[in-house]
Amino acid sequence: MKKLSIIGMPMDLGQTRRGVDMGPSAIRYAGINERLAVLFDWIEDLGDITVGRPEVKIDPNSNLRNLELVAEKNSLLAEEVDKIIESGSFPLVLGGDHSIAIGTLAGVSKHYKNLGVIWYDAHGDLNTAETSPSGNIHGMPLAASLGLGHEKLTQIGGYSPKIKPKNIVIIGARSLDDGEKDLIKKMGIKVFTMHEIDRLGMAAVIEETVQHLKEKTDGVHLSLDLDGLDPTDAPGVGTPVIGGISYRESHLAMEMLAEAKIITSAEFVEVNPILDEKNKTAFVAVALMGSLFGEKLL
Ligand code: 4U7
Ligand code: MN
Ligand code: MN
Ligand code: MN
Repeated sequence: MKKLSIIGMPMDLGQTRRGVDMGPSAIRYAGINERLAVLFDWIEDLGDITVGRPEVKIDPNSNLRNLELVAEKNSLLAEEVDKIIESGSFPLVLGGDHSIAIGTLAGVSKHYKNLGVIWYDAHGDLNTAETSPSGNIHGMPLAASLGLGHEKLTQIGGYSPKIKPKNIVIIGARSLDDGEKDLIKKMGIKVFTMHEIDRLGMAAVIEETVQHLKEKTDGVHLSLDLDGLDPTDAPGVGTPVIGGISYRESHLAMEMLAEAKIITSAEFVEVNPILDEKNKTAFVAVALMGSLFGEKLL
């Protein structure tokens, strides 16, 4: 039986712009249940993890802003995601800022020997406190999952690392900090920047991605940051970067991942309805989920 479990993570503590905590509501409002229910035998919405919204929380001097709370709330998410997988269901996490990937991956990765990760994003999210220009933890989840950074982030779930560099593919990168570039080279992480997407086309990029991951992984997590898309198609994000992946290319990517049948968990993050245009970005997220889960045009 094909089962789907949706869980919201209304987290905004991994960055400084308000509103991304409303992402899960915006995505639900965009019709996620109706759209996905027909694609599964069974579907449940578990509601949101309680993150809370302490007003006094911005610590401008920190190089790891809101560390304690981000770690604590991600532990809760990790437990929920773990339970979903144990129940035999597909976990779909709605963000929230991208720091939630630390919790998602902590819950997912213990179920796989060789988890693959597709990081669909304008950014690398490979910073640590030492390399981060902002101190925002939403720029650090991929590093933390590789075991790099503060132990409160790397040790969530009680083990580290969650993933291996060789099992990661980043798609859509166009804003990488110097420290992130060094790390990518040092660790041999596969990256399709916008240059490769322009040059090869999305079809070839996904073919290569599937080829890169299929043999050596026993599950693949899709972490889709809506800022991977161009801001004209996905304006409701906190850190937009021009020159991104189009809506159509993203659809194709999701359809091809559906055909390849490799995705075993997913999260859609960084939807910020306050910065959005009539909930467009949330609708885009839901449309991409439809394609990822096998929606057909004909
Ligand atoms: B997102 C940044 F400096 N790299 O670390 C940083 F450019 O989850 C941006 O991908 C991080 O949206 C963006 O603050 C995090 C910055
Ligand atoms: Mn378990
Ligand atoms: Mn991101
Ligand atoms: Mn991003």
